[in-house]
This record gives sequence, C-alpha cells and structure tokens, in this order.
Amino acid sequence: MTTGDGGIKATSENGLPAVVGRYNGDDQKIDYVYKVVVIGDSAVGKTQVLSRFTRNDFCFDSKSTIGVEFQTRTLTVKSKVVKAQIWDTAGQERYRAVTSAYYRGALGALLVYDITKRESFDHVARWVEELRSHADNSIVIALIGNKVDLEDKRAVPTEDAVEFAENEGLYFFETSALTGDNVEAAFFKLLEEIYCVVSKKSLNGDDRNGDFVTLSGSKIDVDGAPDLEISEMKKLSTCSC
Ligand SMILES: Nc1nc2c(ncn2[C@@H]2O[C@H](COP(=O)(O)OP(=O)(O)OP(=O)(O)O)[C@@H](O)[C@H]2O)c(=O)[nH]1
Ligand SMILES: [Mg+2]
Repeated sequence: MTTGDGGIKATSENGLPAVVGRYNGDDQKIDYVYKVVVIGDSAVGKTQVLSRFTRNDFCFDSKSTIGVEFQTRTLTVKSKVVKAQIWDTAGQERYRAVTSAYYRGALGALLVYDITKRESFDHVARWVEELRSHADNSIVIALIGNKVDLEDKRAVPTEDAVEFAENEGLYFFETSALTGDNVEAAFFKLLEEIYCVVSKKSLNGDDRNGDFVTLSGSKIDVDGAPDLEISEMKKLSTCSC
C-alpha cells in the first residue's frame, strides 16, 4: 500500500518504515511526522476510531485487525503542519506478534476501551504496563472510552475512568466512532501534547535518537528532500462495508 499521495517508499535498516519527509499531494509542506499507536482489547473500536479520524468514515461490520497497518492525516498543530502517522494493530492476543517494533518511535498512544464492556476497562492497567515497558517514558497517552452512543449499555462509569486516568497521568476522553463525538478532540489534544513534549525536548537538547521516526518527532528538511516518503507495514484487515 502506498499512502495514496504520491510518495516513494523507503525502509529503514531495521525494516521499519522510514519517514524521510514529504510534500503532500497538494504541495503542502510537512513540518513534523508524529507516530501514534492505538492499543486496547479486541473489538473496542480502535480501527473505527482511527477511520473516523483519518477518513471520517465508520463501518458497522468491521473485521478484526490482523497484523499492523497505519493511516495518516495531516493537520495543523500550533501553527505547524503535522502528519499524524497512526498505527493500528489487533487487540486479540493471538495476532499480536508485535511489541517493541510497534512501539518504537511512538510519541503518543491512544488506549481504547469499550464503555459497554467492563472487562476491556479492567485490562487497561495491563495495557499501560505494556506501554511503560516497551515505549519511551515520555510517550503521551490518552485513555479513550469508546462507544458512548451506547449509553444505555454503559458498564464503566465515567468517574472510574477519570480516577484511573488521573492516577496514571493520562488524558481522558469518551468518544463514539459511530457518531464522531470527541474523536477529533481526543486526537487533537494528543497531538498538541506531543508537540509540547517534543518542543521541550528540543529546548533541552535531549534529541539524541538517530532514527527518522524519533522521540523528538521527525523534523522534515523540506528544502533538501522535495519528494519524500514513508510507508507502511501491511494492510491486512478489511472492512466488509
Ligand atoms: N455503537 C458503536 N459501535 C462501534 C463503535 N466503534 C466501533 N464499533 C463497532 O465495534 C466493532 C469492533 O470495532 P473495531 O474498530 O473493528 O474494533 P478493534 O478494537 O479494532 O478490534 P481488533 O481489530 O480486533 O483489535 C465493530 O462492529 C464496530 O462497528 C462506536 O463508537 N459505537
Ligand atoms: Mg482493529
């Protein structure tokens, strides 16, 4: 798969997608590429939250994700053009062949649970642990209670999640991929906070990772690399809509 906007493929030495930088198809210059990962139990709506954000799309008959895929959306954050490269993988344990590789270079994480499935919230602590052991310490995490359109089936009180988020230092949003409620707000907040973390790190001179997808975000040398690229692992899951 290409990103559909005309770039060339590049792969880094470790086999991960290398972000070299790019112009968008409409010649929009990109200042930064931020890698964000989406995690959480199976069927909580990770893929649909992502589709809502990147394509303003929703699928009722969404198939479980197999492998890893990512989608992108370019937007303006604090007057900078940021390309959010958002990685999605299976919540199902048996498909989760990824750990370190998935989290490598991630600046942000969206940890999703389903407000109608108590179990998916009970597992959130485990997901936080996984993040803490595989991702960088400074990763920005947003806890997302998805499917708020199903209020009558709610099994996780908002207060429980607020308390957990406060204790763990996470941002918290309740969303609906179906209606689109709060999806933009959650992503925007996450990206803004990433911007702040990245800016602080740059100011502190704490910018030592040689990878293109770095903890300081990917600063794009747009003049030196006019035709840039990215891309991807594999896109295996499909929506049958
Ligand atoms: N009512 C409602 N249904 C949703 C919402 N988000 C997702 N769904 C449904 O929940 C089911 C699972 O959604 P997915 O996005 O595939 O879940 P996932 O977390 O990506 O699952 P895995 O890929 O297996 O890890 C699908 O039937 C979706 O249509 C939502 O906000 N509201
Ligand atoms: Mg999925």
